[in-house]
Amino acid sequence: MAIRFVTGNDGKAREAQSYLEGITTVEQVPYDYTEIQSDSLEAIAIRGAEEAFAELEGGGPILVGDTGLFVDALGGFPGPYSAYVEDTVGVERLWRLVESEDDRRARFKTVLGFTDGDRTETFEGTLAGTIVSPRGDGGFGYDPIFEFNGQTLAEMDVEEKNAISHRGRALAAFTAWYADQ
Ligand code: ITT
Repeated sequence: MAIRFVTGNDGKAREAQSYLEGITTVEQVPYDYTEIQSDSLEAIAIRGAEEAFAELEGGGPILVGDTGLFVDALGGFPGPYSAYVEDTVGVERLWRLVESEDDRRARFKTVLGFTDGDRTETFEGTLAGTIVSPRGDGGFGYDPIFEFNGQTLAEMDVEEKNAISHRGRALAAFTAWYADQ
């Protein structure tokens, strides 16, 4: 049965398909699950996957992804609230908040939540880097202010970013597990 990847972003579904090629098919499902208020991406992803599985017709397995940017000097902010902060404060002003700090380390974390109705599992991927003044036109979200190995994620092409990204690492962990089932 195809895996239903719950996301509004078809690029993410295509990325998941490229990992799962030859193992299963990935179908994009644009369902807006409730994001519970929690410090834990795992808890949000588990609840999201279980809600989507219960609400959507069909019965095939569900995969959801939840990502956060965790800035060390800000106690992990914006973390699970990254989408809300991007929409309200914006990426440029997050850089301004970090600019005066000596320690500009941050990490992206993606948690994938999977359920097939019997089992619910989570898989994580992280990417450690540094917050910098915005550079680059590619990518999306916080990519222009997140530097890894001298380049911001917005300065990389999609393949280059996907090969090292938090989401890529989470997808690799999920794929290894799923292929074994
Ligand atoms: P879905 O429809 O897939 O749920 P979303 O944007 O609501 O998309 P995410 O959990 O993927 O949910 O993202 C949370 C926030 O983190 C949001 O502000 C994104 O723009 C940002 N983000 C996610 N992945 C990112 C990446 O690879 N690079 C930069 N920013 C990212």
